[in-house]
Formats: sequence, C-alpha cells, structure tokens
Amino acid sequence: MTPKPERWSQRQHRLTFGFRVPGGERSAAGWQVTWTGCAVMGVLNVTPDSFSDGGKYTSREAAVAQARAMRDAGALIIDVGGESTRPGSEPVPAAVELDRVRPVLRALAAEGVLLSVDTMKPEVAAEALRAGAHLINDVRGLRDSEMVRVCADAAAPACIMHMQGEPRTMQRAPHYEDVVAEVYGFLHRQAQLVLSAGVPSVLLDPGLGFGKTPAHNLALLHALPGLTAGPHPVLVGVSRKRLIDTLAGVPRAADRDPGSLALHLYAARHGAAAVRAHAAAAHVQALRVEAALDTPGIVPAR
Ligand code: HH2
Repeated sequence: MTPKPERWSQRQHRLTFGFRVPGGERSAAGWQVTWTGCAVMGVLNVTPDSFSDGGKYTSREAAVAQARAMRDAGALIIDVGGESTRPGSEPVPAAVELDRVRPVLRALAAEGVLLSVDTMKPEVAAEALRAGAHLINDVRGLRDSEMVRVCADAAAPACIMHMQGEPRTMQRAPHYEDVVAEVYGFLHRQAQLVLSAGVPSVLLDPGLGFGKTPAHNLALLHALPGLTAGPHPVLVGVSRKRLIDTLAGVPRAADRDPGSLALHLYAARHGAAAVRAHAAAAHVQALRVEAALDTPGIVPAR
C-alpha cells in the first residue's frame, strides 16, 4: 500500500458503491466517489424535533431548497434524517420516519444529489435506498445484522458510528475503561465485519456526543490521528452539539456554528475525510482556506 501523504489537504479519500451514483466514476470495484482533503456532509433534518433545527425543514419544499443550497455551496453529500437521535429522544415508528424522508430523497435523487440517509432501522434503510439514497448512515454502527444485510444486498456503503447505549438514555452515565481503545476498537471490528459481509465500503465515525462525556469526546478528538491513519475514511460530527457549550459557553444550539467550525477544522487537520455540518456553506469556505494554508507555495488559480 502506498503511504498516505503527510498533508491532510492532499490525502485522497474514496467511497465505493455497487451502483451508479452522482459524481461517481466506473471502476473494476464499482462506482467510486473520490475526493481530496476534507469534504462536507450537509445535515438535513426533516424532523419536527431535532435539537438545533427541528421543524425548519419539515415541508418538502423547505427541505429541497436547503439541500440545494448546501449542494451548490459545495457539500459533497447531503445526510437526510427523519428521526432525532438527540439525548433523551424517543424512537419514532418506521412508517413515520419513512413518510418524512422518502419524498425528499426522491426529489433530491432526481436532481443528482449524492444522498445518505441517517437511520437506525433496516426497514427504513431498505426503502430509502429504493427511493434514491446512496449511503446508509447508522448511528448504531450496523450492530443489527439486518442492517448489514440491507447494505450488502443493495451494495451501498455505510457510515459506522459508535454509540454507547441508546439515544433515550445514553447521556445519563457514560462509562469506559479506555474510551479511545473501546471506540476505535469497535469501529475497526465493525468495519471488518461489514466489509466481509459484502458492504462495498465504509466511513468510520467516533460518534461524538453519543454516550460520551466532554472528557470522552476530547480524548477521542485528541486521538483522532490514530483513527485517520487507518485505511477507511473518517467522518466527524460535532455540529452544534453540547460540547461546544461546554467548551465555549453557548447555551443555544443554533448559535454554535463558530465553535463547530473550529472543532471541524481541527478534525480536518488531523485527517478527517469529512465533517457533518448544519452550516455547510461556512464549512466549505473555511475548509478551502484551511486547505490553501496547508499547501505552502501554491497560489490557487481562483
Ligand atoms: N449526529 C447526529 C445525528 N446523526 N450521524 C453521524 N454519522 N455522526 C454524528 O455525529 C451524528 C449523526 C445528531 O445531530 P442532528 O442530526 O443535528 O440532530 P438530531 O439527532 O436531533 O436530529
């Protein structure tokens, strides 16, 4: 294997799909989406109760307009979610979740947007893939073998995220003997398992805020280079999360974009292949500047 370039902004990342995808190139392995440096996954919550933007995109028109704006600003992928997983949230029935995401996925797939769907339910994932989603983002990290089967059958890549417990109770008393070894060990084990089951490629995500104290989140961020040195692209998502309030004193979630950006730039500099962000345009802009600074002697053409 050729060694990875030292500069984060020059590292190439790749996701492989078993079917044609927007921006994908045909290869022997399937269709590949390739990018350099750190990409943006734009968050699109079509829920009434998400912690920072609940209710803003519940109409199809509002959701599609927001996705278009994020795509036009340079987001690589739009992550559509129909169930909030904020701490304390209650699960919603699969039929409700599907009614929320399906029309939006159909509309955006028709416009050639690269789409992930943020769901823990295999039946929602299967229907979402039929409606035009390309990647499954599962905050349960494909611990359900049925979710592995859905992704493998559709030849769709998956984001494996680590979560301790369930959203309803996960922040009550998170506990680890060694958070870095346990979380990164889980991600590596799950990656091996799902790839050997036929899922074409994976993104790994430490799941910041999912059953973790601020100290756990910071330990994982400080150890990020150990994860990003591995063979799989790494996604980091701290957008508007409580960690920003802990670090900077910002009680209102919607006010936390500057702190989110600072943490995401840190993640990019330490090798993250993508960051999951609500303020997608601001992230694309800041990452372009950060990438230019990482490339001494090169004056961009624009
Ligand atoms: N965070 C949230 C939801 N899904 N998926 C991944 N892979 N990584 C994350 O960090 C992550 C995620 C929570 O954020 P949000 O979607 O804005 O809120 P809610 O769950 O309330 O809809």
